[in-house]
Amino acid sequence: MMLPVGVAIDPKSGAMGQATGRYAKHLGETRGCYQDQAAVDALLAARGDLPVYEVVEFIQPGSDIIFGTTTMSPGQVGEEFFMTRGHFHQRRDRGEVYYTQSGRGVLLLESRQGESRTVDMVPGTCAFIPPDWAHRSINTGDAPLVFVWVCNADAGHDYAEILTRGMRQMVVKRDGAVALAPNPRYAA
Ligand code: M6P
Ligand code: ZN
Repeated sequence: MMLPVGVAIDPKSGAMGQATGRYAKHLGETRGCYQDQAAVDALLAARGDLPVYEVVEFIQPGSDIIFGTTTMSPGQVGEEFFMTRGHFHQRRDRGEVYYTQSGRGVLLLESRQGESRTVDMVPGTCAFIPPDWAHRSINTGDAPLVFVWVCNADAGHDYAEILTRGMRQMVVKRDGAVALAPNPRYAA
């Protein structure tokens, strides 16, 4: 039988009291996310294979709901920032919720029809990700970006589209400001 439980989450680190799973993604294995491959190489040479984000999960066996935290390191690669791979859900009828706990970032979303939207990730903001919108989070600050996410356990991840064609927009730092710019590598 599933029992109620309260899971403690540290808002500054994303550490969870009772994790049932975790993984980390490093710069080297996410290098394809970035425009400037020379900047990736330079950063790898200077700082090593830095952790870009860590995901910690909680699910009870048999539950239809999974939640967890994602903790993203601050960092820049060329004019871009550390980002997640980005994905659609395998099940096109499944959305997701992101609740930002600390840090600052941008949630970049793209509908299946190619419409782009952003939601600012600031502590206290709960973002609704509608079904069939690709989503990628980007740490635009200089501290860790920590957010809690909740979705259906059967949502699944579909990485293929974003991996091959990228997202239409990218989030960049230009003239000292965070801005959106069209992705020159986007293959419509
Ligand atoms: C959020 C959730 C996870 C996801 C993670 C990293 O925490 O949406 O399901 O795995 O971000 O994003 P990605 O899988 O796109 O690298
Ligand atoms: Zn998702």
